[in-house]
Amino acid sequence: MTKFTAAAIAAMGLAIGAGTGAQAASITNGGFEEDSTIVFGGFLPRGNGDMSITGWTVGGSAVDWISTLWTPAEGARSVDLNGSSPGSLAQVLMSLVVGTSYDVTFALSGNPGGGPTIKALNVAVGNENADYTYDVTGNSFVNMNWAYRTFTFIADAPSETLTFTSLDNGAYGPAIDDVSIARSGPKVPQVPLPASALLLMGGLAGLAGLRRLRARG
Ligand SMILES: [Ca+2]
Repeated sequence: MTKFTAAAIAAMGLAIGAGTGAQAASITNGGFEEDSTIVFGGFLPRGNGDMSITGWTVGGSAVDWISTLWTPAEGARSVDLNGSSPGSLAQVLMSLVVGTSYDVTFALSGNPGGGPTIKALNVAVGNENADYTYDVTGNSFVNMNWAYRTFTFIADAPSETLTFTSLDNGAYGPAIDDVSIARSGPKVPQVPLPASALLLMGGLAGLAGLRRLRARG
């Protein structure tokens, strides 16, 4: 009989709980449509500390909340991560399952109104992050040519902060819209598994997570 450590047993419990109807991780207002009671025209600058874009907190200098200025990827609004200078948007992700891999998918474009031509941003969750670039050559406010990108991370805690940060100077930054989150890889099987199989899967997932944590430490 395999012996599990207390931490492994706890991880098993988390994995099993997540498989039996516990609330899944989600993005609040990933399309930047809310707060819809705030009405504006082309764009609306939002400064450091602002929380009027529901679910998101502005960092850095400022971002521009975009309405009619350009075509969004979805809905009616999106964001330029640069106000008059670089900014960021952050949201605390909840209900993450420790050791589980997640994909954060987002639509990426850039403000075609000015340079740089190659826009750059950083996406981070906890201590994991990656840079992304987007070339606005040939784009216009009408034709934003949104492209979907995916950032994959492994949850280290039930709650971690997702941050999009502009890496560009000036007022014409990377643009984002339609942010979503889902577990990476194969989806949960449609056929119900016997309890013993769920226990085994949970234990393996928990142990894998512990190995990753140890490898990082
Ligand atoms: Ca939108």
